[in-house]
Amino acid sequence: MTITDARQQLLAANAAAAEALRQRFRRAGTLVVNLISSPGSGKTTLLAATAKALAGKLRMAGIVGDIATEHDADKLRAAGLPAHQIVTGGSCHLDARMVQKALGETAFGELDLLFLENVGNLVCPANYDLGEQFKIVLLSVTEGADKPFKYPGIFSKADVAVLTKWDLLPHVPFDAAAVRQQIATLRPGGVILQLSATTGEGLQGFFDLLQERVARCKATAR
Ligand SMILES: Nc1nc2c(ncn2[C@@H]2O[C@H](COP(=O)(O)OP(=O)(O)O)[C@@H](O)[C@H]2O)c(=O)[nH]1
Ligand SMILES: [Mg+2]
Repeated sequence: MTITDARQQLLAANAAAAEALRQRFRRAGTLVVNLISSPGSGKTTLLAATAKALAGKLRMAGIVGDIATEHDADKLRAAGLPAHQIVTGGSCHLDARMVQKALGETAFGELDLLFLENVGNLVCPANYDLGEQFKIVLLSVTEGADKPFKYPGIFSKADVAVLTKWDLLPHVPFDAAAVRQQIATLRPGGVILQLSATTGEGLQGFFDLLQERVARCKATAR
């Protein structure tokens, strides 16, 4: 078997596991989102802010992947979000079987919204379906305006792009119009949000999007 054959087999097995997860989530009426970005773009901080803001409104939990440590799950729990850490031990992305296993080890109960915080990088996570309804890609203003065209895979697959750390915009060169144009080229019709988890600017737009999509998910559950 060639390396290409082995990779295709791996991706086919992942796709089957992801589809099983998606059907399970659809039956349960749980919206599942897969958050992907470089390390440090603000995934955990945004989830912590979301958990606090939507507490009591939505039943939420998080599964978070890192190559080492439980730090992110600890931070999410501290923000009131039931969370499970997957330590991949080196793998640069989550896969559907890791999510299946994690769900077997948790007792989240019934959920309206499950966050999957992927391992930090813009490359490998793009290729592994986790059974989510959609992907959210985050790009902080400190990462440079050339990134969407340099990482077209993830920016074309993510239904929602979030430009984070908007509070830092006055301090860094970041051509937001150019970034928006690249993202719109890669994902026509996708949603682009800008926000700061530090000042709170733009957060309501993110919360509204989640609540709207949870409602749509419930309406189409089967
Ligand atoms: N200035 C600023 N810093 C932020 C913001 N969001 C996150 N950070 C900081 O960026 C760093 C990485 O954030 P984290 O949420 O751990 O990123 P992750 O690796 O994508 O989960 C932390 O020091 C956060 O405090 C923001 O909106 N503005
Ligand atoms: Mg994190």
